[in-house]
Amino acid sequence: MKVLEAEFTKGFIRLCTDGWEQGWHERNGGNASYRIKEEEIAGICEELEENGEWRKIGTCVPGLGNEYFLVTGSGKYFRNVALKPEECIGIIHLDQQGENYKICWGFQGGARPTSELPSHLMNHEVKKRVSGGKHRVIYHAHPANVIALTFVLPLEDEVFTRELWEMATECPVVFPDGIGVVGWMVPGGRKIAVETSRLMEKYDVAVWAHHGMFCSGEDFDLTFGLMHTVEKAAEILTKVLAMVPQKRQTITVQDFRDLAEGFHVTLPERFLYEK
Ligand code: 2HA
Ligand code: ZN
Repeated sequence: MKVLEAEFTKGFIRLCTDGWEQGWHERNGGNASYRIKEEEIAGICEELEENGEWRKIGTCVPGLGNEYFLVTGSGKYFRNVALKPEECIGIIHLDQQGENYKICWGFQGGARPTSELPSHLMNHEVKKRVSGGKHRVIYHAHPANVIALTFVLPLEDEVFTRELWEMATECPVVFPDGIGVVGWMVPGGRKIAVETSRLMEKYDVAVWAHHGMFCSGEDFDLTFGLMHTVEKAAEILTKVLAMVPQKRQTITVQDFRDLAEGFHVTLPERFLYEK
């Protein structure tokens, strides 16, 4: 089968187009990666080139040794992914040690994987371990409302989680583990990757102050849906904050407890503080 005919490639391209249509990917903003299943690789192996040269990842991810990833390209625009997938996205294969990658498909015209490859792979390594192999998608976007909140709310996991939970009843059900926040850092390297992957031990969402958001999930629907839900809650919060100095009423701590019981989710106590 051709790479472009594979269901996972179609799902990946659709995520990119959906993110562009949401307004989360100005210029070359944002990036995405998918940890490809063994059977999916078997289905497209005729098209994979295994003689490429090894390049440094920029970090070490031994937990991902020998795995294949579909990733967006550095400097590529999400709005172009569906039009020119062979140029904008590519498949990479990691070595046994998880220190180097080679390009096996795509990235035509000399493109390279996303500048955030260290963050993507370190997040994948953590998520593969803590989810027992279920999580396969890491998605980074620049949604305006979440970014706006990083200028206004304290950069604390407890505050971001609680404030966003209060904005829509479905939020604690969609992200019951909460949200982590990374203070401003230089993007694109190992340091921010280490900070983000530490948060991914506990959360499926990490906010980068004054920059954007990372989400992790089992498939494209869940991961895109998570980004969408958090950003929608952030949009409601920015409206509320713009309208009044203080909320007149909200979802209470007792409401959250009732919701947790009704929907069979566990909400960590540290987010259920009295204000
Ligand atoms: O431009 O989003 O974080 C790509 C990015 C870097
Ligand atoms: Zn970014």
